[in-house]
Order: sequence, then structure tokens, then C-alpha cells
Amino acid sequence: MLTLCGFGASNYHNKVKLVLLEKGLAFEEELTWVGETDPMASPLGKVPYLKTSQGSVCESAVMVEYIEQQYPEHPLIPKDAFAAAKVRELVTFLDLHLELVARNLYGEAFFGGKVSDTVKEKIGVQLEKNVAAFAKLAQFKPFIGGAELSIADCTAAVHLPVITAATKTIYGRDFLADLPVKDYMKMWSERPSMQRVQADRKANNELFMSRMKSKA
Ligand SMILES: N[C@@H](CCC(=O)N[C@@H](CS)C(=O)NCC(=O)O)C(=O)O
Repeated sequence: MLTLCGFGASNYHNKVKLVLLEKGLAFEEELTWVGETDPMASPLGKVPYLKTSQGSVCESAVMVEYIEQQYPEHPLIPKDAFAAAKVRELVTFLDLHLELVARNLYGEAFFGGKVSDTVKEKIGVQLEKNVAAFAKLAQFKPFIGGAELSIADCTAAVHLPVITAATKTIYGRDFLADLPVKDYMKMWSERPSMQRVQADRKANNELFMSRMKSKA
């Protein structure tokens, strides 16, 4: 049995959860907040991590690759090596060049903190450049990598709305406005996997926000 440890308001938790749901796998969830993680399972104290019968794995990109290799049915990575590389390229752009950069804004955008003007300016320039690069790779036809749903979609579906919300709040402008994110998310909203993720996210979010504010 697989156990996904993390919490429903976390985009990385939901990335892995979408993969599990889209592949039709049985799994359990263990509510694990940052600060309450198992240091052996997640040495950096991040969530999510996955408990398996052989031990635990952290880092969402690694977890998703493990799940795909261990449970090849309902594939979310193409068999062809080049097509698979293009999917992984999109995941890397989404995780590393978009989400991780935008994350510098979350303190002020979502949690009542303050981000300095210097940081806002630096992150704005970086994000603008990285979004333009991502736009050259992303297809939205209808999926992010083309005709097939992939792990890149499970990543895009959780990160793109957060980047839209953060840039709108901090810069007064959606940095993803030139991409068809609205139609893409509408398509996702019709999938049972996303309906479950959204319902669980809403249920967890209030608790998460009150924990974050009490720590601010
Ligand atoms: N690279 C990690 C990022 C995970 C991540 O940043 N998770 C957040 C919650 S959404 C977290 O644990 N933050 C606490 C921290 O970084 O200390 C992954 O892909 O799993």
C-alpha cells in the first residue's frame, strides 16, 4: 500500500495525488504538516513524501517517476525516449523555473507577510523570462505536452493557478495571461481526479491558513 504524506493545501502534495488518482492506484493519505515530518523520510523537512512497502521516498519529481515505473498501467510518461524527455523537460520548467521562483512571493501574496521591493523586482524579471521560455515549450493541445495527459499536466494543474494568483497580487498582473490557462484548468475541472483534489484542498485550506498566520 502507498501512503502519501503531506497536506491537501500543498501544490506538490496535489501533484503526486493527481498522478496516483489518474493512474487509478489505491493509496492512503497521512496528514503531515511541515514541522511534523519524519526526518528519515524527508531530511529537508518538506512535504510530500511517499511511504512504500520498501521504504519512503521524498521529492515529488522522484516520487512520480517511482510510481510510473512501479505501476506502468495507465502510463503518464510516453514510452518513446524523446517524447518522455520532452515531458520531463516540462516538469522541470514548471517545478524549477516557474514554481520555485514564484515561491519567493508567497509570503506576501498568501500569508500576510512582506516581500521587499528588491526581491519583487528581481523575481519579476526572472519570472517574466522563465514564463516566456515555458510558453515556447507548452502546447496546451489540449494537454501541456500535446495530445496525451502526462505527469507534466499533473504538475501544471497545481502550479499554474498559484503562479497566476501570486503575480496578480504582487504585480497587479497575471504573468500567465498570454497562455490558455483558463481553458486548460476548465478541462481539468471536469476530471474526477481534480474534483477530489480540489474538494480535499478546500477542506484542508482553512486549517493550513490559520496555522500559517499563527506562525507569521
Ligand atoms: N522540491 C520539493 C518541493 C516541496 C515543497 O516545497 N513543499 C513545501 C510545501 S508545498 C514544503 O514542504 N515547504 C517547507 C519547506 O520548504 O521547508 C518537491 O518537489 O517535493
